[in-house]
Amino acid sequence: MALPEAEPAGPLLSVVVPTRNEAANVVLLTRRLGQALAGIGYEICFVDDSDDSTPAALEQLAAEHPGVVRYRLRTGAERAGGLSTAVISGLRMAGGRYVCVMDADLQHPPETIPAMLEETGQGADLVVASRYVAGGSRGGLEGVGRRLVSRAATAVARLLFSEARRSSDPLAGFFLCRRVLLDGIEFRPVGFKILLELLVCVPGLEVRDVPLRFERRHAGQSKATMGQGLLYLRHLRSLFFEVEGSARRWKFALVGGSGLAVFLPLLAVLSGPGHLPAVLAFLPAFAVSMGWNASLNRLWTFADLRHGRDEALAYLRRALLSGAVMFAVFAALLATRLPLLAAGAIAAVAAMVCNASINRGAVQRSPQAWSRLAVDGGVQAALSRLTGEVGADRAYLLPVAGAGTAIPAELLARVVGLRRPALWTEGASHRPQRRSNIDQTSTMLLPVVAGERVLAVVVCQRHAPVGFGPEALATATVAVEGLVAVLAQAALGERLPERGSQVAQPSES
Ligand SMILES: Nc1nc2c(ncn2[C@@H]2O[C@H](COP(=O)(O)OP(=O)(O)OP(=O)(O)O)[C@@H](O)[C@H]2O)c(=O)[nH]1
Ligand SMILES: [Mg+2]
Repeated sequence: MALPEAEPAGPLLSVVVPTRNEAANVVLLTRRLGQALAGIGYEICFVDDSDDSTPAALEQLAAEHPGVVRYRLRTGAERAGGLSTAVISGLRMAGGRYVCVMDADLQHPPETIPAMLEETGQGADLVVASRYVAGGSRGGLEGVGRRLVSRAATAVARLLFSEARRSSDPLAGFFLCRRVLLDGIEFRPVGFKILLELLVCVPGLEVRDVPLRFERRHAGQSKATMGQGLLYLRHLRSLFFEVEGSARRWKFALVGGSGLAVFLPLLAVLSGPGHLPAVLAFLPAFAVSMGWNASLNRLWTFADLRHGRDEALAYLRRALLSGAVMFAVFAALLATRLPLLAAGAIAAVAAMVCNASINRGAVQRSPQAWSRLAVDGGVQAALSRLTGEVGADRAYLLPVAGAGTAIPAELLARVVGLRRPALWTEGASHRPQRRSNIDQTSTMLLPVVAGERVLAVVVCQRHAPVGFGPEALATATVAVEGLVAVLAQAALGERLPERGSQVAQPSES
């Protein structure tokens, strides 16, 4: 797509280093970074929350290495969130094409960075310096206790989130990625495990591990505390509950289990003394529990996916198939004179296994919310948000000369020429329609204007009985305004959205 050409400004690499009371380490770290990155354009972005002499050391380093060492000193309320907000703040400071996050205490040897950068040349979006691959080691982690805790924490993350399994060390604090991948991501400041957040929220990334020889802390004191352990648990909780579509298998299983808790009591009540025979009581109990499961799955397990009529029908078909299996097992077990609730429970478990296997494709899907954001520096994310805000079915980006698309060329030319948005609605047919439940196609065209230039046109479409109104137009106009900067950024990155690429259209398979 024809976006304005621009030379990437800034260095190739920004090294983000959070520091708290690391006066004895920052000078050596800066020197070793200088040796390791000789010949590479780089900057170091320190974000400091220290109460010792680190600020003075940073000031001196910045004076000695102008344009290379940058720092931000945080005081008072700015320090809220500690390490997590420090890393996020450093990422926002970074101006390089790649960013590398590392600790200041030299546990992360700077000499590993060139190998990490090299991996990006081989197509990696995100490179993790891992303690757990061949050639790596974790000798620097003091004490058996800490090693065990670290191992257990990693295992829990990998068990909960299949997305985290793309790296052997998803809790590593030493990683490198293209900076545009991070633009537009709203990191939640609850967790200092930024890498885990990235792995879970942006599942489309190509992730590679390189071996890390995890050294001993050079000087100063560890800030790892019990409090950080608790924060980690809160982070897991937030990734599980707040990221739509994360840990989908677990959510699907939990919903299935809760369905059992609805089905069995209902079955017992309906087939109680003087009520229905057991095989008949099965039907309403199953119907209610199926409705319960379907609603929860829609609201929770598959919250990030599209819920059109086709998807609902496909879901219903699969649920009814599982129901048929359940009924057959239930009836067979009753015939063997098994007690009612035992037969119901075993039949329900059989149905859950059946349901899980026929829904395998949907259950294994990665969270969709951010998944395509990664490829274009925030454009996809902004469009995805926009679809939600205006209630569109999809929003996509068209090049200024969008000939050959479904949008009439005259209309597109008018929007670009006048630099003004347009909104139109098409009826379902040429006949006047009295009924209000007939879908019509409503389309908004919004130019993305930078100065005098139109960079691209955002198209929002909706197929529904009611078209977009003036409010949707106003909302979209504001949202598109916010896209100008992102799009200009994308013009700097290598991977631009393809011509007319359709984006924010999540759908369940
Ligand atoms: N800005 C900022 N940096 C922090 C904070 N807490 C820790 N850091 C830095 O984050 C990095 C990791 O902290 P460490 O204390 O080394 O934690 P750790 O590596 O898990 O623990 P050790 O293995 O004992 O070193 C270091 O560079 C710290 O200076 C904080 O509250 N604010
Ligand atoms: Mg450390």
